[in-house]
Amino acid sequence: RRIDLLGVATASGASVRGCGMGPEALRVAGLAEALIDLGHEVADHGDLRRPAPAIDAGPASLRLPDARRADVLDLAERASDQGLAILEAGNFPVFLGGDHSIAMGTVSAVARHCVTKGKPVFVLWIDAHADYNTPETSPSGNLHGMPLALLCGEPEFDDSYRGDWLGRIDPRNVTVIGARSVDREERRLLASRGVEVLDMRKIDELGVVALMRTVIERVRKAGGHLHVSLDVDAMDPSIAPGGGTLVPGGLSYREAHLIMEMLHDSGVAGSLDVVELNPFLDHGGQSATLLVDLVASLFGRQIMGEEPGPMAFVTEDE
Ligand code: DIR
Ligand code: MN
Ligand code: MN
Ligand code: MN
Repeated sequence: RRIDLLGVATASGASVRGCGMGPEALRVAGLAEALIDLGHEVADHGDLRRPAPAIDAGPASLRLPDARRADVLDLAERASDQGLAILEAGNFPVFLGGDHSIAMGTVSAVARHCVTKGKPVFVLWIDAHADYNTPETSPSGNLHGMPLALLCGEPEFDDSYRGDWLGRIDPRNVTVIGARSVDREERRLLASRGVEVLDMRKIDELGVVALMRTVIERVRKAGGHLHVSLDVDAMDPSIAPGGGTLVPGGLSYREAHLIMEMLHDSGVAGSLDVVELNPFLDHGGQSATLLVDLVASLFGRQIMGEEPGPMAFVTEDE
């Protein structure tokens, strides 16, 4: 299956700017080359972006909320339509963010595609956060903290958030892994809707292998499509500094790779987001390089494989 890259170059869902540069940083870090080295065919569709950026003035949290929401929803619609076309062509979409609000569109593409095939959609949300706030529960108002709630059909979104582009997923088919920062109201919603939250404590106690085996088995038994949504802040800030909302105590280098390696061996993943990479905050491409290596693991790179291994981290004096 061909791998189709689609960038969504936006930070409109976040309060920290810079992750709109994420898609280009992932390209510079060698994403396509790594996949080609693994023997895959790759196509790059370039980036979706807003045509006329609004000038943002004033404190970040108060910055043009209506304009930012319009940006987020416009890009979500376009990502959904273009993602759907990639899936209908039989290709594997890899969406390059952009902040995590782009998943409103990318997961919608998957849901629209799978509904016509009668295939259940499962989502693995690899993130320090659960991104299950609604406009009512959100302490920040930032839309990158809300995509899962919208996709799961929470009623507190008004009609401006809905359209023929929006897909629907079952919250009981959603697993959040790596979480360590969940807001109070958000926690209540997650529990009442039956979202599985494999937080860092569970990973500490049971380990990635046992947890991932059950996730993969459920998808396999149901004959489902697994969408993987990888937020850079899932990883520990010491190895992935390039994000705007870092939280200590994240996934180690090996834990993150093991998740990807197990997903590869399972063959259940059918689409991927790589989001929240902020090149402005990254240390010379360290986080971008890590993300490229993680994507390579998902697409079959093995320690004892024939392909080149992880790229050596390029430091400034090289
Ligand atoms: C917080 C932070 N839960 C919010 N969310 C982030 O604003 O809703 N998600 N940073 O990636
Ligand atoms: Mn996120
Ligand atoms: Mn996050
Ligand atoms: Mn439309």
